[in-house]
Amino acid sequence: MKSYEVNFDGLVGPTHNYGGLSYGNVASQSNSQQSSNPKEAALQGLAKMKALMEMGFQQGVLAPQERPDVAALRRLGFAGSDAQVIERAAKDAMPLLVASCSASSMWVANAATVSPSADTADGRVHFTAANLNCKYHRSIEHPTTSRVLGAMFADQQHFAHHAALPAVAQFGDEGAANHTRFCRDYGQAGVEFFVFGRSAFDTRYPAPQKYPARQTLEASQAVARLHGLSDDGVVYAQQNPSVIDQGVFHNDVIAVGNGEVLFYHEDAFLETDKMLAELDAKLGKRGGNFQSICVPRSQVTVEDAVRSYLFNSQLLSRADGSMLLIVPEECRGNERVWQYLQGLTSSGGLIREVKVFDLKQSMQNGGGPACLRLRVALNQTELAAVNPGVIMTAPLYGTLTQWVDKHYRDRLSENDLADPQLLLECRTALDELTQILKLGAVYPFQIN
Ligand code: SUG
Repeated sequence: MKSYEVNFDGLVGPTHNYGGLSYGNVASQSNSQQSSNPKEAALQGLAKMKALMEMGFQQGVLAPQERPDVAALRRLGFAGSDAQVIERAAKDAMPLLVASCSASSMWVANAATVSPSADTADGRVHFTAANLNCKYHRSIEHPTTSRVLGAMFADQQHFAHHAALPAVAQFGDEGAANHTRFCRDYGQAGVEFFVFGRSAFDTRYPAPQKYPARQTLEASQAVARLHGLSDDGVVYAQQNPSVIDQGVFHNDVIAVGNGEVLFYHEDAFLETDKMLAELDAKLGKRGGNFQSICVPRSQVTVEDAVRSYLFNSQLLSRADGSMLLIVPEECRGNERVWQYLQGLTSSGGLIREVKVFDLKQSMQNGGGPACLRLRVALNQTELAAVNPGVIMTAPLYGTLTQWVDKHYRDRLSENDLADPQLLLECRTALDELTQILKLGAVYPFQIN
C-alpha cells in the first residue's frame, strides 16, 4: 500500500504578535514589542501550503487557537465579563495578557509527537500532545491542541491520542521539534530519533548554563513508551548544551531528517559518532541505508544557523528519490549559508534543489518552515480516514485566503491586545473556521 508524509501546517492565528515571550529564542527576544502583521503572517503560511500542494506533496492544515485565552486569565484570578477580564489583566498584569494572546500554536512542530502505525505496537498512528511547559504562553496550548487533533484524526481504529505528559519541568516536552523519523519507506517500520536537552533525574548528563533545555530525556522516553515503540526502533541523543546556550532552543533549529537522511550541523549533538553508528545499525536492521550530511562549522557557524534557520528547513522526498529543501528567505540573505546551499545542490548528492519562502512574520518570532508543520506519515487507508476538511485543496486555499482577508488585521501592537473588540473579532473568525475545516466545536468559547 502507498504511504505518504503529510505535512499539516499551522494556520497563523489573528493575534500574531511579537511578545518577547521566549527566553532562549533569539528572534523572539530581539523583535519584542515590534508591531506585527497577522494578515501577512497567515497569507505567508498559506502560500507555503499551496506551493507544496502544487508540487504534489500531501498537505493539510491545523487550526489556530482561541486567543486571547480568557479562560486561562480566569484561572489566574481575573474575573468579571470577558471584556472586564481583559481590561483588568491589561491594567494589572500586561505580561499575562500578552502571554494569553500569543498565536504561538502556529508552530505545530511543537503541537505533538507522532509515531506512524508501522512503528507502534498496536498498529495505530499515535499522537502525544506536547505539554510545552517551559513557557507559560505555550503551556496553555495542549488542551485545545488535543481537541483539534482529535477532530482531525477521529477514527479510533487508526488513530490513538495521548494527553500531554505531567506539566512539570521534569517532563518538559516540545513535541516533534525534537523528534525525527528515519525509514526506507514511510509505510515500513522506521527508527524514531528523540533528541533531548537535559535529563531531569540523571545528573551525569550535562545541561546548558544560560538558556533552558526544554526537552528532557524522561519526557522522550515516556512518549516512546506511550506509543508502544520497540527498543530496536528508537535512538536517543543529547543536544549539545553549548548550542542551546547559543539560541538552539529546539533540535529542529540545528538538524533535520527525512527518509534515510539526517542533515545536521557539526556541533548539534553530544557523542555524535556513537549516535550515528546506532542510527546506521538500527535503520540497517529495518532495511534502510542511513545517510548523514554534516555541515561543518568552518562553513556555517552555529550563529549563522540560528540567524538563517538553515536547518529549520523541510527536507522533502521527491518521486524520483531525490530531495528538496524548503528554506526561509533568511538563508538567501546569509552569504555563507547561501554559498553552502549552492555547493550542496550542485555536488550531485541527494539534495538537488532548494526552494526559498518568505515567512518573515513567523521567522521574527523564531519559527521557520519546519516549525510551521507537523509531519504525519500515513498509509492510504489512514489518509482516507483523516477528516477531509483539513486536507489542502485549491478551493480550500481560496476559501482560507478570503477568510484571512475578511477577519485579520494588518497591524497589531501591544496596546491592541487590550481591545475587547479583538476578542470578538477572533471568536467570529474561529467560529467560521471550524465550519470551513469541519472540526465541530473545539474552542473553549464554543464548548462552555
Ligand atoms: O516556542 N516562539 C516559539 C517558536 C517555536 C519554534 N518552533 C520550532 N523550532 N519547532 C517558541 O519559542 C515566541 C512568541 C513571542 O515572543 O511572541 C514563541 O513562542
